[in-house]
This record gives sequence, structure tokens and C-alpha cells, in this order.
Amino acid sequence: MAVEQTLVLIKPDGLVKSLTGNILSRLSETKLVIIASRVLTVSRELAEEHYAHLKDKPFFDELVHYLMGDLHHTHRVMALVYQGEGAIAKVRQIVGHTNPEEADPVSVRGAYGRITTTGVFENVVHASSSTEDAEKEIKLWFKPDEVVGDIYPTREIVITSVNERVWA
Ligand code: IDP
Ligand code: MG
Repeated sequence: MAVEQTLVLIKPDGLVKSLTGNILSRLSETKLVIIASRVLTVSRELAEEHYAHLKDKPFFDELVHYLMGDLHHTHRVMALVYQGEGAIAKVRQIVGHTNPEEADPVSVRGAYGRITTTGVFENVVHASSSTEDAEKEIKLWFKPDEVVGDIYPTREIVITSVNERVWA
């Protein structure tokens, strides 16, 4: 089995319902290694890019609001990269089917997901579904220096003038 990377997002419903520890424990059953993590506020631009393949779906707008945290009065998502043999399939197995009502009841989505009255699958976590998607997604959510190890080729650029926010 090939060593793969996969992106996991604990979506705002997972954070608001205090499921973080539980989800991480479930994922630790895979014996995969966490090589990156961050908690962040998701901009509309990032949410739209992450779900760009669904932009023609009727639920797209609400899905973007969901990932941004607008449905849960929080603006936090936890993003992680897991690495190891068969990482993509192993994580998808624990995460479960996209539709929480069709998901195995012992999977994360089966146990904790729900469908909102407006029809969005509020399914607690995201997990990459192919090596191509994983690479695209990891590059979208993380910079090379935020990931342990050299997982994809990088290049160096010279930045002459940057405005950076520092602690006051
Ligand atoms: P995945 O998250 O299992 O990979 P995708 O098809 O990539 O599934 O969809 C991304 C997200 O969009 C899902 O996790 C879910 O939140 C939402 N979604 C997907 N399909 C539907 C649908 O038919 N109705 C409502 N929400 C959906
Ligand atoms: Mg997907």
C-alpha cells in the first residue's frame, strides 16, 4: 500500500458539539501520523475554493455558510493532515458515507451527523477522497512550512516587502 496524505477538517458542528477529542480518538485507530494541524477562521473565498466542484449544486451557498461557521455561531474549523499507508481509504472508512442518514451508525458521520431542515448534510468532518483531491486540498489549507516533512515539491520565492501582523 502506498504512503498517502489526506486532509481532514473538523467542521464547525464538530467543534461546537465538542466532538474534537472524540473524532481524533476515532482517527487514531488508523495508526496514521498527524503531520499538520491548525484551527482557523474560514473565509468565503477558502470555503468556495474547497467546494468548487459543487458550485452548481442547489445546496452550494448553504454549504459555504456551513463551512464558514455561519450556521453554528462559531467561526472555527480544525484542519489536519494525516499520513500513512492507505491513509485516504482508512480515514474515509471511519468518517463514513457523505449522507449521515446512510452512513454506518458507528462511523463519525453516522453517529454525529444530521440533515438540516434546509437539506444540507451537516456531517461533522471532511476527508479527502483521492490522492489528487488530497494534494489540491492540502495545498489549499496549508503552507509547506506548516507541514512536517517534504510531501510535495516546493520552490523558493524572494519577498522584498511584506506587511505582517505581529503581537502588539
Ligand atoms: P464528501 O464530503 O463525502 O467527500 P462531497 O460530495 O465532496 O462529499 O460533498 C461535500 C459536502 O457537501 C458533503 O460533506 C456535505 O456536507 C455536502 N453535500 C454533499 N452532497 C449533498 C447533498 O446531496 N445534499 C446536501 N448536502 C450535500
Ligand atoms: Mg468530497
